[in-house]
Amino acid sequence: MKIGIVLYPTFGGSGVVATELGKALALKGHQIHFITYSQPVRLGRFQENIFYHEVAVSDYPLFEFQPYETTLASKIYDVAKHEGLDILHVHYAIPHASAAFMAQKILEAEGIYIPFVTTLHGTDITLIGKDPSFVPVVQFCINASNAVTAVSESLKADTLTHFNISQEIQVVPNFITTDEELPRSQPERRSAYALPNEPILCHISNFRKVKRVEDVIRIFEKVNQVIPSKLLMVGDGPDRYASEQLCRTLGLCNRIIYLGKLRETRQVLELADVFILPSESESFGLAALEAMAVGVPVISSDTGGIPEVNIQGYSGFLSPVGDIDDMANNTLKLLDPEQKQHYRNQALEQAKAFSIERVVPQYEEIYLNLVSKKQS
Ligand code: GMT
Repeated sequence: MKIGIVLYPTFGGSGVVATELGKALALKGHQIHFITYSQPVRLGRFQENIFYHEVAVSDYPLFEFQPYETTLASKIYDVAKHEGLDILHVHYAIPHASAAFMAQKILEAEGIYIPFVTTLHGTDITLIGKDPSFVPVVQFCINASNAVTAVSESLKADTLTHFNISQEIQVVPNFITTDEELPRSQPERRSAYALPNEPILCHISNFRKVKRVEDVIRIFEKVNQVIPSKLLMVGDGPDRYASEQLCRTLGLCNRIIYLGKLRETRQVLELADVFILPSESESFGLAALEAMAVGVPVISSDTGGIPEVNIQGYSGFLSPVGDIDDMANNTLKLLDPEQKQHYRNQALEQAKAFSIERVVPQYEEIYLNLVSKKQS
């Protein structure tokens, strides 16, 4: 199939899922056309069957706000028509679903039919999407999509709660490439950050309010009082400054290392003993799954779709949002030398439930269904 994928190219989870999906589909022989405003961070090197179409927003002086959605709809129209796309898959409803709808209507007027799939990722529903100023458009476009998927049962339930939905929502979870075995330990690379007996804790996010980055620091402070440890902070965003200020106030600067944004996080995760995700809301928690896939157990809040990914007492532990004491105590359980290896093995086993081989065919089936309806 010739598949158009519309995505955010940045470090957010929806862009990572969309890019990895496109790469996996290209390896299976599908022709993939990524449509977005800059090169997706996970796209990287040249790969057969992959094409990238940049949406270039003009800088016309009349516009205080550049009309990205209009430019995107025009680009979708252009790529769909001239590349002969069979199907379009948009990731993150705002404004991708409405741009897809607009392009679909323009093509329809020219006698070309292209179905589109909308994947809901999280904040497009749970935060920004349910803002009353967005509801009419988001709701309309979900219902107008030819198929809709959500990344967890929790996100599906949230969508049905906040919007009046007539369209069926299928749950297709985030996915990951998993190895059979745990990665080998790497004492040399590890020694750049910690002494051999110091555990390494890790957090990866876009440092937005919803991630509760200060909780990560406070959990670390408590763990570090019992077992001297190190904390690797990966990513960047609005709350980084406040979290760095907190490290300084707590006198922990020599123990907490900010690595900034990284295109690939696997190598850092391989050094970690525990991953911390204390989010206020999280539709799935791809970062936690990426940690589990290299055998790093997870300390998380028990919110949104996280309990569908992180299993209590197996791949890690879950606590109520903001319960720093419980999260710190649970971290110490994961670091117990007698138990550590069990949790590592179990984290990897749990990640395998979300392997790329299991999940990507679910999207292919959705596409095939729509494409075969189109032909009949
Ligand atoms: O985490 C973010 O804020 C980024 C956001 C996105 O859409 O780019 O991530 C959401 O989508 C991911 C991929 O489906 C999910 O794994 C994340 O849980 C979800 N984030 C939230 O719900 C906060």
